Amino acid sequence: MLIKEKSKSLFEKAKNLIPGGVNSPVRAFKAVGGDPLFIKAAKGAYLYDEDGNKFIELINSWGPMILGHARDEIEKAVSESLKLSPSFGAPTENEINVAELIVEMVPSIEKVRMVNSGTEATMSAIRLARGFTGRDKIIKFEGCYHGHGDSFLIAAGSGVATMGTPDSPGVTKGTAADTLTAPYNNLEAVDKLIQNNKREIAAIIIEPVAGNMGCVLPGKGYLEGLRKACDENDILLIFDEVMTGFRLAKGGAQEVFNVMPDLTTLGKIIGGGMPVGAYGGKKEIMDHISPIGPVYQAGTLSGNPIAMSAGFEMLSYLNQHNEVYTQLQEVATKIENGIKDNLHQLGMSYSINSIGSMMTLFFTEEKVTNFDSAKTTDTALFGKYFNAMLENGVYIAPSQFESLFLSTSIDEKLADQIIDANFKSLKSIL
Ligand code: KE4
Repeated sequence: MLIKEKSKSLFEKAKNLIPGGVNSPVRAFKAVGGDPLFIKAAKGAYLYDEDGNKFIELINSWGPMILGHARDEIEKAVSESLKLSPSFGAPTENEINVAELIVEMVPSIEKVRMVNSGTEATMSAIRLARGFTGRDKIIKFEGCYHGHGDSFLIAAGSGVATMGTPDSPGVTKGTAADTLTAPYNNLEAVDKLIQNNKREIAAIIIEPVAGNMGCVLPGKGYLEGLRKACDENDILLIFDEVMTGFRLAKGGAQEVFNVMPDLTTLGKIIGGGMPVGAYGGKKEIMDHISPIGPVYQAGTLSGNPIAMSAGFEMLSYLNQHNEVYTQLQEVATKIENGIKDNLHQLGMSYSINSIGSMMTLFFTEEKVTNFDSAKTTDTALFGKYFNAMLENGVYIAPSQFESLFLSTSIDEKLADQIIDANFKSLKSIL
C-alpha cells in the first residue's frame, strides 16, 4: 500500500484554505475516491509525491509536458528570462517570435493573440465570433469542455462531467439560451439547430478530437460536414485545440484531418507548463480585435516574457523535430496493443479510443463515439482501476472523462512497465 501520510496532512490543511483543497476540481480525486497526492517534483517521465512515492506520469499536467518534465532547455530559457524581470506589461520581441512559430506551425492561423489560459482563449474566440458576425448564438457539443467560461458550462465534459454537474449554477438563463448543444458525431442534429436558428448562430465550437469525455474521435466526414454547414450558413467554425494543438501534429488536429477552421484556440503545450493560451485565425477576422478593431480583449500578463521564453523553446523544438510525432505514435500503439492483449487475456471487452499520444480505456463494452456512450462506463470500476494503477506505480487521469497524454520521455521500456501495471490493475478489479 502507498504511504500517503504527508499528502493526507497537506490535504487537510489545504481544505481549510482552498475550496475542496485544490485549485482545479478534477485534481481532487473526487470521482475516483481517496485523497489527492501532493506532488513535490517531476523529471522526464516521473512524478515524485510528498511521501517519496515515484510514478510513471501519464497526465503530463493535462497535456503541456509533451517533452517530459523539467526539460533542461526550457529551464535554462526561463531562468535567463527571469533575470531580466518577469513582466513589463509592454510588447517584447519574444512575443513576435512565438507568434511567428504559431503562424508557421498551425495551418489556418494568419494572426494570433496570446492570453493566459485555454479558458481565456475560448471566451475571447466566442466574443470575436459574435462581434464579427453580429450574431449571438453558438453551438457546442455534449461532453466537450472549452474551459469554465459561462457560455461553455452547458453539457460540459472534463471536470464538470466528472463532478456530475455538466450545467453549472451561476450561469444565467440568458447566457445558457445562447448556447445550443448537439451530440458529438451527429451532423443531422447540427443541421436541425441551424434550420431552427436561421442566421442567429455566430459559431460552432468543437474539440476536433474530443479529450474531455475521454478520448473520442470524429467520425469519417464529420469535421468536413461541420465545415460545409458553416460555409453554407456564414457561421464561423472554431476548433478548440487547447488539447490537440501541437500534440497530434505540429499543426494539431486541423493538420491531421486537413479541415481548416476559421478560428483556433490553443493552450497547454504552448507555454511548456507556463500559463499560456492563444486564439488565432484569418487576418480579416482577427483584425476585429482591439486595438485595431472593436471587439475588446485584454490581459495584464498576456504574452509575458517568462511564458514566452518557455513557449519559444517548446514550440521551436517541436517545429524542428517532427520525428517527435512518429515516436509518440509508436509508443502509444505499443501501449494500446499491450492493453488490448491484457483485456483479451482477462476476458474483458472494454473499449479503447486512441489517436497520436492521446488515449482512453473506457470501462464499457460499447464503442464510445459521443457523450451518451461515454456515460455508459462503470465509473466506480474506473475508480478502483485508477487506485490500482497508482499502487502499481502509474499515475493516470483521476477521471474516466479525461484522456491520457504521453510524453517523449516514455520509451519502449516504460511502455512495457505501463502495460504490466495495466494487467495487474485490471486483474485486481476482476
Ligand atoms: P484552461 O483554462 O484549463 O487552461 O483550458 C481550458 C480548456 C479548454 N479547451 C480544452 C479542449 C481543454 O481540454 C481545456 C482544459 N482541459 C482540462 C483537462 N481536460 C484542464 C484540467 C483542469 O481543469 O484542471
